[in-house]
Amino acid sequence: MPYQFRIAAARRCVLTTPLNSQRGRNYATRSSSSPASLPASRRSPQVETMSRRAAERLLRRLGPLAVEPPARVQKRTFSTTATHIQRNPAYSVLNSDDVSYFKSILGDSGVVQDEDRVAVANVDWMGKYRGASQLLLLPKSTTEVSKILSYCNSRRLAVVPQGGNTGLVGGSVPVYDEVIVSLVGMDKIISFDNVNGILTCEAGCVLENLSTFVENEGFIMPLDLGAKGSCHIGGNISTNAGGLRFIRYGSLHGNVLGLEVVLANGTVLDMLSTLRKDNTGYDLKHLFIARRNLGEILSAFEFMDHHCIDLAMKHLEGVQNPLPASPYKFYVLIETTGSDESYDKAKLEAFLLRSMEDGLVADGVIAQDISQASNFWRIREGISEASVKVGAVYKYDLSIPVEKLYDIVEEMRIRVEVLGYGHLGDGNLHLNILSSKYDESVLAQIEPFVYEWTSAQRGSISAEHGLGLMKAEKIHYSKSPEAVSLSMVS
Ligand code: 2HG
Ligand code: ZN
Repeated sequence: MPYQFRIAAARRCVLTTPLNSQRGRNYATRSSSSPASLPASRRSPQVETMSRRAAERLLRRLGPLAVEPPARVQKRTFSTTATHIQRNPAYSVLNSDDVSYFKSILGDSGVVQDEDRVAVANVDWMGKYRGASQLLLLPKSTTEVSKILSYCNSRRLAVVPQGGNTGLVGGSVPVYDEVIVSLVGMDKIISFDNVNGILTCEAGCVLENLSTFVENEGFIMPLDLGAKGSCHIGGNISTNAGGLRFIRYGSLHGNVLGLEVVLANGTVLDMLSTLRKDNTGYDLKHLFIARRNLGEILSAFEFMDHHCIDLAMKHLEGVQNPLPASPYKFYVLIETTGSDESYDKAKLEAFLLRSMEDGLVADGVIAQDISQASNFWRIREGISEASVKVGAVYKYDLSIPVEKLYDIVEEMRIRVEVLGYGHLGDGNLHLNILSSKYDESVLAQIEPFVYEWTSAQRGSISAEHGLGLMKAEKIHYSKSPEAVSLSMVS
């Protein structure tokens, strides 16, 4: 997530006890990227660019482009340069049966043979690269894309995917007679989670539309490009576009949380939830709004239930609870790392005050020096160590959607002794099940239930610890068979 700024100057720690139980909204699926929660006023200046419509108008003025009939394969022409790439003779040539098939899945409007319209899609916006495709397809869903690719793969028809066609290196237009699959019709915003700043949308959304959308919600896209008025987010992601906000927010590798991908043979890879590690949970969810209130100074947001605190007090030497002993259910450890100590302090105190006024926090302490801060961290970091002092501990490391994060802890507590803690800022729950010894009967009470439950929430069974011997054969709970076989190949 783009909030991990460690420009360390001042570090502040606070341990608080949240109160209220508020359920969050459901997450949606599909491709998701995470805009950062900075006010729109801090955006970089925008650069004007030629819109797709303007490009189309310009191309029309240039006159009709040559399009050959299907039986003849035209060698690609370049406006400004020549190519040494030869057409691979193994590829088939489009015929009327192919066109009929595409019409059967996309309808007439999704199959474009009109010369002018196909000609526009054959050439890049600079007018530099020009292909000779006969056919432009306009799918409207992942299923349609999958059917197109599966068919083309079996017929050995070459394909070029096309987004906003704003590329500068000739990557989005045909080289020869490839079928053009344009995602322009897949431009829906599916959901926006305004707590965690997670946008879920289709690949054909125009970047500028996404920017406008999230800005109206008080957020900012982590990506800005000169071509924003035409380029598609799908193309931005597939090329890992850098853009104008790279220094502040980093690459799309860090900002894209999940993807749904169609492979060249039509297989749909659902990798939407497995890449995400971005949830809060239970009644702690509203505190997570701290990410917005604390903004760029927030560097850690950890939580632990009171069982963890009790265990830490019992088993860790020299550790003291900085809060008075009381029946608080949850504790949160927040750390900020900013560059201006007085500004950061004021921001943190304002956040705490507001949280207490809102009844989200019952009590709290702020570390006054580094030694107090270390003591707070010792409690959180020592839970794992304390857990093994009990005898046996079964450890699960789960990524779970926001509104479910603590549900599994309560569910398990009916059967066994359990601790719930973890990295709330990453949606990462550490579920530790305590037992006097390792025993098949105890294990049978936990597995496969924990894995099945996590899988049903589209969570991950290994948020940060890896699979290892313990979970090597459990990967299917978090990854589809297609994704597993792909990782075996690569
Ligand atoms: C932590 O966050 C570690 O404390 C260990 O990842 C978690 O022992 C555990 O389950
Ligand atoms: Zn951890």
